[in-house]
Amino acid sequence: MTDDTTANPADDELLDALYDSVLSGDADSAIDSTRAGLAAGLQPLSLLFDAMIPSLEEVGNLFESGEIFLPEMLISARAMQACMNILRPLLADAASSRIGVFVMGTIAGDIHDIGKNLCDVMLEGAGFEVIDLGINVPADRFVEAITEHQPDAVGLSAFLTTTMAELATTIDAIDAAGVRGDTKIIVGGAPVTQEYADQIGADGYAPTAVSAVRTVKELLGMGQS
Ligand code: B12
Repeated sequence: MTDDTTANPADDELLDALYDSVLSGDADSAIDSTRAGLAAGLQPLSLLFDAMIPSLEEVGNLFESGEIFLPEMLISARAMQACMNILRPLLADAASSRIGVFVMGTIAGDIHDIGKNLCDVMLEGAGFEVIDLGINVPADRFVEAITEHQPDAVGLSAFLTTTMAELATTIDAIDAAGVRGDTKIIVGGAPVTQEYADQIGADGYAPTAVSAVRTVKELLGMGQS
């Protein structure tokens, strides 16, 4: 994911240690590896995309195949979130001025928020004011937030195939309430695809937090940076 993955074996060892710590849900050692990685000059995005996210991906695989259960998945998620707390200020630091308002939330029935929170951080880093409605957000709460904040864009996050239809319900509710106007709606989350986004009438889709920033800026005619 990051451009230059490490050429240095010591860096690879740090990334491997971080991967293993998140996998086993050992928050203390994940925090130690994160700090050691930063001290060794590794980029926050490399720690995320070359270690933590692949590790959670593997956690998901092990859960799916019945090798681990919900509590293990939860402690891995907590280990990752502990590391995110260290990285967040480093990632969100870049913006010097506000370029727009973004409303974000995880759709109703879904409590996954790590990917969404990562998008928040990257959008804030790019200069957006992010109003995060949290998890398990019903469609009418999105409608209220659009009415209240008049955002440039709205992000809907979904991680379960069983509740993905709620993306369509939410977009329909926004349209039915007549509040969509020029607000762009962008969808994302592990099971979401461009094809699905097109099918339900979203304005955009992005597979990662990094590409989410790019896509939102494109949709808003802000060009590239
Ligand atoms: C951690 C985790 C949990 C944690 C969540 C903790 C939290 N605070 O988020 C806990 C343990 C609570 C959990 C619970 C459940 N989970 Co869960 N979970 C995961 C896991 C392992 C990782 C998800 C994650 O955070 N990944 C890290 C982030 C960074 O992922 P990412 O996709 O790369 O995120 C990027 C993009 O998606 C994108 N993005 C995200 N949001 C948005 C929004 C917008 C607008 C845009 C543009 C982009 C975007 O940007 C992100 C950053 O680059 C996944 C496995 C997987 N492969 O996804 C299963 C997984 C999602 N869970 C699953 C399941 C089944 C469940 C449960 C139903 C289990 C149960 N029996 O109770 C419950 C559901 C509870 C509920 N109602 O929501 C399944 C879903 C299967 C399916 N097909 O629907 C998965 C795929 C595991 C599996 N392989 O079976 N889970």
